[in-house]
Amino acid sequence: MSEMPKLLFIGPGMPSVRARVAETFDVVELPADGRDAFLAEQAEGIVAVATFHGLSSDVMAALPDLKVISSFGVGYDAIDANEAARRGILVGHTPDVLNDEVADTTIMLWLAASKRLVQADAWARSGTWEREGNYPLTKSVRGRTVGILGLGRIGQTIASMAQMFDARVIYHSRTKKDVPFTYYGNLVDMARDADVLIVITPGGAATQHLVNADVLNALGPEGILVNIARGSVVDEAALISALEDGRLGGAGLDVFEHEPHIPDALKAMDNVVLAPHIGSATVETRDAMGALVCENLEQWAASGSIKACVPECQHLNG
Ligand code: NAP
Ligand code: 8YV
Repeated sequence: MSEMPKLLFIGPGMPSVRARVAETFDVVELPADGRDAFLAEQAEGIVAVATFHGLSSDVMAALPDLKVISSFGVGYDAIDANEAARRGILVGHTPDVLNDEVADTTIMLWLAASKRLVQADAWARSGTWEREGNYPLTKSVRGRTVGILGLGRIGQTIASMAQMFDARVIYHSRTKKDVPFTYYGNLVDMARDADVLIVITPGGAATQHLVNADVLNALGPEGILVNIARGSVVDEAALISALEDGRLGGAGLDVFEHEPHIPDALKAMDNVVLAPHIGSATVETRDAMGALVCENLEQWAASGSIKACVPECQHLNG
């Protein structure tokens, strides 16, 4: 029998992470089918989980010996961290190593939506340039007021980058931060003053539909929404309706309410840029995130604590 602690791997994930955790743990993989039978047979003795797809409450409940969860990604809205903390389970995630990458993707979406890059590309490829002449002018991204919803690790990185475009940065979050940007306690007021609204809060119940019809109306017919946070933070039906009516100018979207489904209405709009949740999706950044998933587990195996713990469990992280 293996002396290694037993770990449940929830993939499909990165082969390099699967191989590295197997150096420290006795790994079993959650199958796509026959999960209940697998858990009935294997759950006992599983002390660790490495997951690329959250951890459903029923699987967590089926693991009586669980002590640590290491999740790929900084957002952990697909894990009930309060329930984990109640049971004394540590939850690790991958903050900071992706800040620059996600900020780069955010700025790309803002610029692409504002400069109509996708439509300009189609104009160039389709021969419309030769037939009809120059592409219509767009509005400059210089000197705009950029409103950031959620000025955390990634939000602050986006704020620094936005300043390279001479932006005036304003922000809304639950608490005022010690930063040189104007704080708005009210999201609608901030949206009214912003040319671009960048959404970068966590997902989950507390931020569900924070960006609603009132916020979109306040952003207005010239305004651009960039959602790089979670689909759940924006009311997608209200977004579609605002874009269809011309109450909102445009959008750059990396995340959607029912991924990987994207509503046909959004796909049909030429004032929207769509990306399939690629905020952190480069080889280098995904490698760094994968390494942190392993480091959290290796540190736990050696000392009982983890390197990057979510706030809900921090008091357990000795
Ligand atoms: P973070 O450092 O925890 O920052 C989150 C910010 O959101 C904080 O400033 C927080 O400030 C604010 N916030 C939280 N709840 C709020 C609420 N109800 N209303 C208003 N503001 C609220 O997190 P991060 O590392 O920057 O990551 C943020 C999120 O980005 C992740 O959780 C994830 O969902 C998303 N993300 C997406 C991708 C992608 O690929 N698209 C990649 C990475 C991350 P207060 O506590 O003061 O409110
Ligand atoms: C990942 C993310 O794409 O870190 C996050 O919260 O949304 C992204 O970096 C995602 O976690 C992959 O499952």
